[in-house]
Amino acid sequence: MHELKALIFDVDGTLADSERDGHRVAFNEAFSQAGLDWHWSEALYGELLEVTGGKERMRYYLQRFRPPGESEAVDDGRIADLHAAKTEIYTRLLCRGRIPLRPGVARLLAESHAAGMRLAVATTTSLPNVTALLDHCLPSEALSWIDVIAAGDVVAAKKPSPDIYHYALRGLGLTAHSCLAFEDSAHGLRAARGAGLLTIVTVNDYTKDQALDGAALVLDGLGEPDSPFTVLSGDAGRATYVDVALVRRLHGARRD
Ligand code: XBP
Ligand code: MG
Repeated sequence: MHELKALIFDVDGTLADSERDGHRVAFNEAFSQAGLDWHWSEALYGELLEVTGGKERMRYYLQRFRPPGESEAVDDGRIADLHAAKTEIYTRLLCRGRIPLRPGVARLLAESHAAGMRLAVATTTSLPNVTALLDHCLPSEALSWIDVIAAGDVVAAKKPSPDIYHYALRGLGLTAHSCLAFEDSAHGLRAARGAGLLTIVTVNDYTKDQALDGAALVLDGLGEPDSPFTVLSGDAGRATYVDVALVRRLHGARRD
């Protein structure tokens, strides 16, 4: 039977509820600074999240929501420039503390590290966004706890492709059976399961109504000792928040 050796965390929606008030705001500010009349409302952004990757999401927006021919007039270089501007704006939001970690994240990272587990990140977002979030939201020594950060364009195919998780597993030098993943969305769950990972999903407003079959647990969050989670699917036993004991029990009960 495999020992649970590492936890692999998605970023956006999982470590932090970062899409609606973070990425979306940064995209709109970048569009405005570029003199574009593009505006992504909360509702439209929920549709655009169907596509992972900010550059890919802008291209999707042009092709699906803008007048015919406009996408052809915006070349990939322009998309890349807009994305770089957006990333600059987004990292500034993070550095100003505008995007906190979700409840239970800092506690679980610290507990898991103290229990001797390795930690990794597997995300579609760009690397500067990850380092800015971790730098600003975790104690300085915590950054050394993260063995592998697999982010953004290090793989060609983004979630729901499992490639980013394969990349993280290679970096850890571990097989999927020795690890457990945390995700927030159907695309992320498909990516993690596609890499053979047992997966816990903590939903958010954009993902709470998605089909999340295959998750070991679906929760409204990781919970805290004084703030229990709500189990939306799966069996958490008597646990009221995600801790090392719960992830070890779920991993030990794995039968696939
Ligand atoms: C979420 C994504 C990212 C972010 C935007 O990634 O799909 O594209 O929405 O970040 P995950 P970028 O849930 O895997 O963390 O603009 O840097 O892509
Ligand atoms: Mg996510």
